[in-house]
Amino acid sequence: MRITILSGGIGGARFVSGVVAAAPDADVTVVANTADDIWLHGLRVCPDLDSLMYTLGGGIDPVRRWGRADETWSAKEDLAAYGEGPDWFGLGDRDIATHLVRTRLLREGRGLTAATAHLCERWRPGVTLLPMTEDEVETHLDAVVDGEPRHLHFQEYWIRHRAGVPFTALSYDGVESSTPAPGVAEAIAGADVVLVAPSNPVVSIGPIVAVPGLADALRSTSAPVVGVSPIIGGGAVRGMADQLMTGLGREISAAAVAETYGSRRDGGLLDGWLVDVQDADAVDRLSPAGVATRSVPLFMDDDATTRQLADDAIALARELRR
Ligand code: FO1
Repeated sequence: MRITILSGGIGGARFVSGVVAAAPDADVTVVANTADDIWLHGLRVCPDLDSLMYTLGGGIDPVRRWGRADETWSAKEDLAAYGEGPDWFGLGDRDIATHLVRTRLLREGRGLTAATAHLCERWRPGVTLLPMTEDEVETHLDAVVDGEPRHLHFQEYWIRHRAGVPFTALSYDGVESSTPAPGVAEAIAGADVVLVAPSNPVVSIGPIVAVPGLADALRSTSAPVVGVSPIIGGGAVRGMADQLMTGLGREISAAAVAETYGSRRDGGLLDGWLVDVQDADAVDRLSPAGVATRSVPLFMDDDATTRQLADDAIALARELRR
């Protein structure tokens, strides 16, 4: 069975590991968000690709759930000693090796897909890991910081300001002229099942479906498209999605996220949607729109619950495929 998953962020990586555990014989392709990516000290850092690669490859730090286990911060300390900013981004020594290899390959013109495949030769994630695009797309937010209007990179907003500054606009800079990375549209068109991970709808799934051609690929694939809500109750599970959604004036609920994605019957993305048991009201709200909604335990607090959630998503997709 060919499963294609759209994923970003820490929750997405965890969900993908559950799918791999639940469907060990499936051929899994993950389309990763790259709009979090950032140039730092001349290195290209790709947080969502690396969270997936490290989580699936066994190298992730188990507490932070980003960056490498057994990490040290000597380079970061000496960069600070040189007054070489930014000082708010946690650049670990082991993680820097990933960025050095990736940046060399990009400088040689190999492209982000080939660079990612090369890094995965070491990590063996057990999935095909694809960037959504090879073009540079970076999420920015227009905010006023200390009285100054800023066009903040998402990482600065997220890490330095802990998503705590009000913003007036959010943009995926460069997405209009981007094209899907090699293999991405094919992985969606050729899938038996497409899953949308419980990732941040604004900064993780939003950029992926904004890459010209990918929303159409999702609408036209013969595979059922099943998503998992990143919102349980009235709030984000662990990220700070709620601040982002509030900033955009969006209702923070499992049903509202599905309505943002839209039902495939009405030209949107979803055939099915999983919500937590405490959001069962979404089932009646979404059914008229043609989104088959099930309420199941959504909190991934260990490997067993994560695998069960993946099982539930695959089961709903199978039910919708007939
Ligand atoms: N998140 C933080 O909250 N603080 C950090 O210093 C930080 C550093 C970092 C370095 C590499 C990397 O791949 C991810 C890192 N993250 C950090 C997480 C990152 O901001 C988020 O995982 C995504 O961008 C949001 O999905």
